[in-house]
Amino acid sequence: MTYKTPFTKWLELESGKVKDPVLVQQRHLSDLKGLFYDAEAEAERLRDNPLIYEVYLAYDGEAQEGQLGYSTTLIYPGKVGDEYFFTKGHYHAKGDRAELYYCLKGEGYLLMQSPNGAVNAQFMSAGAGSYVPPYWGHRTVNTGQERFVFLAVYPADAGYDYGTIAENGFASLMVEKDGKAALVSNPNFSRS
Ligand code: M6P
Ligand code: ZN
Repeated sequence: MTYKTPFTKWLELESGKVKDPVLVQQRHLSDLKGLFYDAEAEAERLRDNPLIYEVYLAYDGEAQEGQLGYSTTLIYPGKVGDEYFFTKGHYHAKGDRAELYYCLKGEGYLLMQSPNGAVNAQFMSAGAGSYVPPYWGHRTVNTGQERFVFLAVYPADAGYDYGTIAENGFASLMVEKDGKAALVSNPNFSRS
């Protein structure tokens, strides 16, 4: 038996970055191609290909059962057409793994959908600790004017299934309507 050495990673609350991250992932619009419902608006914005969000990985270790992965995500403010910037969204490859999000800055929504067709949206602003139960697909959306930052903690062996969302889309969308964030059904959503 080997025992992992304890460690601390510092989260920069203002910027949303992790100091000395293990990995930084940057997602531009081109990495999310086909996910925004308004294809014309997406094609238009692809010309300047904005940076949509960044993930700072803090967990330094193997994707092993029993360990916890953690990372911060910062989603920049902005829209494609009237749809707010969001993360790709995923199910866990090991579907029975849950996840916890803790909001550090800004505001937005955690959108979730279960395999039997239920949808759920949790509002998050600094202090919100929002729970993603096993089997629910999850995506976060920045509906505010500043960056939306949260810490995510998840079983290190949860893994990612991006394929289901790439294929079917997400059931619900957050769009700006009369100057406010509104949850609407995705006209392009298909259930497999
Ligand atoms: C959170 C966690 C990460 C995830 C990231 C971005 O930090 O859930 O595991 O990678 O959000 O979400 P996505 O992988 O869907 O782009
Ligand atoms: Zn997850």
